[in-house]
Amino acid sequence: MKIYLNGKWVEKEDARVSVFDHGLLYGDGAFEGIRAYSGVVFKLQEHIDRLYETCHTMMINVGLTKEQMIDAVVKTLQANNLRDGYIRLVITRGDGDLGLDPRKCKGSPNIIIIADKITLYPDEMYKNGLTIVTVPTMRNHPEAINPQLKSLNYLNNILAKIEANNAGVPEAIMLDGSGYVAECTGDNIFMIKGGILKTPQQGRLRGITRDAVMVLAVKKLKLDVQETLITRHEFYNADEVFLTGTAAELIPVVKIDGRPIGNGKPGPLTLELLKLFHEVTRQDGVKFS
Ligand code: PXG
Repeated sequence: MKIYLNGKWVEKEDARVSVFDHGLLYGDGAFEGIRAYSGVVFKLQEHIDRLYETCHTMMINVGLTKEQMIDAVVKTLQANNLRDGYIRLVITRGDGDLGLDPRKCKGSPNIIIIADKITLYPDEMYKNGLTIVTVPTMRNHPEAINPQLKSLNYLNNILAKIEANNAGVPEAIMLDGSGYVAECTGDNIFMIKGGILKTPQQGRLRGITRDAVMVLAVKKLKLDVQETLITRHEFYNADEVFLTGTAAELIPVVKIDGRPIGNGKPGPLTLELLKLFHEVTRQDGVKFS
C-alpha cells in the first residue's frame, strides 16, 4: 500500500508522524472520508471544499491549492491501482510542543492520504434495515465544537458510539442541546411522512451524501424536502427512516428506541433513493483512469 505523506508516496510501514504532532496530542486537525466508484471520485470537489472550510475556521494553512489536493487524491488511488475504494484524507496542525498553543506548530501541517478497500455494513442490514437507539451523549453545541467541522476531535461521536455498542445496535441517534434529533455518530438521518422528506436543520454535519440525496429526492422523486427541527416523536411516527453517509450510502432504519418505523420493513421511497444514489455515484465526481 502506498500512502501519501507530505508530498511523497511511501510504504505503509514508513508512513509515520511525530509523537509531537498536535493531531495526535489534541485531535487538532481535520479529515474527510471519500469514496471512489468505478474510476470516479464521488463529489471530490465538495469534499475538498468542506475540508478547506474546516481548516479555514481552525486557522490551519493547508499549503496546497485545492487543485493540488484533488490531484494528490487521484494519484493516491492510481498508485494503489484502486478504481473503487475509500479514501481518508487527514490534515493535522503539525508538530508542536507539549503545550496546546497552536502557534508552537511552526512547520507545515502533516497531510496524509490513505486509499483502501471499503468495508461495508453487511448486506443483511440493507435488506432488513437497522435497529437503532437514542443515546444520552448529546451532539456538540455549535458554539463549542461546531458539528459542521469535520475535525479530528471525534470524541463526542465516539462516546455515543460506545453507548450504541453497549446497547447492541450499530448506530445511535444523537440529540442537539435543545433536545431535537441532530444526526447519528457517523451518518445523517432522514424521515419520510406523507410524501415529505425531512432532515434536521441544525446540530449536524452537512453530509455530502445528505446533500446528494436531497437533490435526488426533489429532482427525480418530486418529493417536498424540508430541513427543519425534528423530535424523536416525529421519527417514531414516520413512514420511513434512513441514514446517509459516505461509508453507509443510504441504509434503512426499521426500529428506533423499540418503536417499529412504518410497517417495520425498509420503505419503498428509501429503496428508490438508494437505487438513484447508486447511479449518480458513478457519474458525479472527478473521473480518473
Ligand atoms: N455525520 C457525521 C458526524 C459524520 O462523521 C456524516 C454525518 C456523513 O457525511 P458524508 O459527507 O460522509 O455524507 C459523517 C461522515 C465511520 C466514519 O467510521 C463515518 C464518517 C466519517 C468517518 C468515519 O463510520 N462519517
